[in-house]
Amino acid sequence: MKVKRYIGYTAQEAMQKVKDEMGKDALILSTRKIRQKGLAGLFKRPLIEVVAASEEGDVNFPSKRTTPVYNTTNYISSIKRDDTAKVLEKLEAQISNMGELLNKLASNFRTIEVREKPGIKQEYLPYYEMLIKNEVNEDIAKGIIEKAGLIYERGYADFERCIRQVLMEHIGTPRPLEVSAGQRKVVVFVGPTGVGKTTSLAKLAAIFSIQKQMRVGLITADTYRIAAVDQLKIYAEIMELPLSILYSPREMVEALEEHRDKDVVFVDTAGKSIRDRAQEREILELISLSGADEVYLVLSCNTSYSGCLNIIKSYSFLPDYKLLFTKMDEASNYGVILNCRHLSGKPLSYIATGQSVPDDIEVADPGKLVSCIMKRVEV
Ligand SMILES: Nc1nc2c(ncn2[C@@H]2O[C@H](COP(=O)(O)OP(=O)(O)OP(=O)(O)O)[C@@H](O)[C@H]2O)c(=O)[nH]1
Ligand SMILES: [Mg+2]
Repeated sequence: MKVKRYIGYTAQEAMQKVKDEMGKDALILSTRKIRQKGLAGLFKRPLIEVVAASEEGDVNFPSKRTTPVYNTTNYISSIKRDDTAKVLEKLEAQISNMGELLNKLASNFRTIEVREKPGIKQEYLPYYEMLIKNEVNEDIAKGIIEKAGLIYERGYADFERCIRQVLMEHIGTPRPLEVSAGQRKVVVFVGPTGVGKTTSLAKLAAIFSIQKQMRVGLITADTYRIAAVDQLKIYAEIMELPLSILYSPREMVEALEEHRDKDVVFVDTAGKSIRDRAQEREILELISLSGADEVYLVLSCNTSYSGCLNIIKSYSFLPDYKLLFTKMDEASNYGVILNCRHLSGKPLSYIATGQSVPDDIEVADPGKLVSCIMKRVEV
């Protein structure tokens, strides 16, 4: 190896000297400004010093080095500068291959995770995975797959049809509100805070009064917050419906007397926190004093499985109810419906799909729900 110092008045001049003597592939070890020797040098132009190296007698030494390819620095320094574009291309290709490889590995891990589930046949696994992607609880999903498997083994040609059938059964027949003129029904809305009880009540009140031309009355027992009364008052004024405000459950009898000529009376309650026993007693009193014909437990589609479990448990004090799901527009899957149906055994009623009153509510449609759930299957 030959190492040599080159001096020039400019960097270009010094580099030209390196190139002339060592060739274009010489390795530059350092570059710096230097002063000429002696006192006079202080007042003169600084010089540029370049220290370069080359293999003795061979101007092309860098390309001749054998360098292991696994080290990027060595890999790059081992090539001719002219090849930079080619190498970049090669690196790009390698990085993209590595990306693909990582994606494959990641999807294999996901599959392995699911494939390790005991007791599920290989051919049913994509459907199990579909339920898990919908955030259906693992045990509930397994139960659904096993049921479908039993039907399939009885000689059905198509497993997908079996799973559809089981999902339809699991969702069950929805039971929306049925009102007959002259036979007053009292309908109470209960549920956790902020799930959309008042909004759903307002949607149904509008549908029954404006679209179905029924005589509708409103009662609110949610006097914990001033804003809660105002919220329903505004809807009542817009729809020109009479509203009674209860400050204690005992006022229910009197309020219902005010609505004796109605076909349906909707009763709003305050959101209940999970372990509030006093509120449970109040809800029970409201239900019993109103002689409620129907109770709707309102739940948000954004609820996790453990959330569903807690809510369903905490409302087990209710003698009977129907499930009304809200915020379907914000949910990324449908597992919550299957989970709550399984946990409560109560029928579905309506599904709310947005904030707009009265448009964003519909009677739950099992066929539509099953199709939405099945969209996530990749066989
Ligand atoms: N995106 C979406 N928002 C909804 C839906 N239903 C209700 N909301 C919104 O959810 C928020 C709470 O709605 P409320 O009707 O006040 O809920 P609540 O259960 O009566 O609340 P509390 O009385 O405080 O317990 C409001 O901003 C509603 O507009 C729905 O289906 N989708
Ligand atoms: Mg409310």
